[in-house]
Amino acid sequence: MSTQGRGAVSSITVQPELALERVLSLEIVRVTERAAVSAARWSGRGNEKAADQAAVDAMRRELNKLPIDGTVVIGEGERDEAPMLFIGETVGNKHGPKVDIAVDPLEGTTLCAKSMPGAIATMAMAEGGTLLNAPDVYMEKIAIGPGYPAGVVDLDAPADENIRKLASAKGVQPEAITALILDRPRHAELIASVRKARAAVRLITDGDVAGVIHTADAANTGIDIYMGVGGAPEGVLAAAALRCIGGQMQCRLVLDTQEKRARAAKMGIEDPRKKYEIRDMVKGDCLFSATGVTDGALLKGVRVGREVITTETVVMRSITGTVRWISADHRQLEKFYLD
Ligand code: VTB
Repeated sequence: MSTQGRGAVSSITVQPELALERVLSLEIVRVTERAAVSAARWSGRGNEKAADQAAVDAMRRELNKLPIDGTVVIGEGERDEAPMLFIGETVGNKHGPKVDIAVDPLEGTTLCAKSMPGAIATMAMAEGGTLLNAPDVYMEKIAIGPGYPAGVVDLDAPADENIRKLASAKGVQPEAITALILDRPRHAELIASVRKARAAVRLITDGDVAGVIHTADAANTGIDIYMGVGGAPEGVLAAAALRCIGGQMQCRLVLDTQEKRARAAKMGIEDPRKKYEIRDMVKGDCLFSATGVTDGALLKGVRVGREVITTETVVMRSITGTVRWISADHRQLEKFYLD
């Protein structure tokens, strides 16, 4: 901000290299809003594929309007298996900066198909070459919110030790700690050892991008730590969010077959056992946006009225750490390409 003397109208001075990035921080809201509305039309209809496709189509259409030279690095799948928003697909109108794009047009397809809480449309954008190019495999993850000393929890430490150390760093007993874990048979042992350490376990059926984000606002969400194995694409998206709002996260790709290691190697992953910190997954500044599809603890879902469609979005910017909650009433409904 610069002010030219008393009483003068103050003006905003934006460094030229940041001008576009500021604009894009609103433009990406439009991208996830459109994807969410398109997916929401399929909410509760038992058709995961159609819901996902609708979100993908809308997201791609909006991404291609942006003044960026974008490459999808986290997408719907690898080139031969996904017709749209595949890894390596270029998006944007090419008149703009080179950026990496991570998308999950419908995170929680099952949640949407069953009209259950927590489905979101989400994406992240970062300077070209700075997002981890991860194959669509599983990923071990551990995440906590901001305000703790570095290394208080560790992906390779036993779960009970992590709970004890986190509780002591928070200044509470382990009973006061809640861990969020995906409800999967593969987590039976993890869940048992967290409970044995006397912490509570909150189980979710899907949606670990929002799950990780919840750790950043423990006072309101009641979630202190996210633990377990989820999708790698979701891990990179969650890391982008935490890069904006703070917190710690460590991850490792689950490359348990020769075929997966070869796929990862093709994407430039040399060490298949590498433990990634947030800054290894998101090496530069980034933007992150998520719009609710169905109602959830993070975001309200899409409301479709006769004349107004309402959406709720959270958009984050790592350069400033600003988090905006954008509730939008859309009146020009044609923009959603509804038929
Ligand atoms: C998680 C969850 C996603 O995939 O990443 C999960 O956050 C991992 O895969 O919403 P499995 O379902 O095979 O355990 C999702 O459920 C969506 O694909």
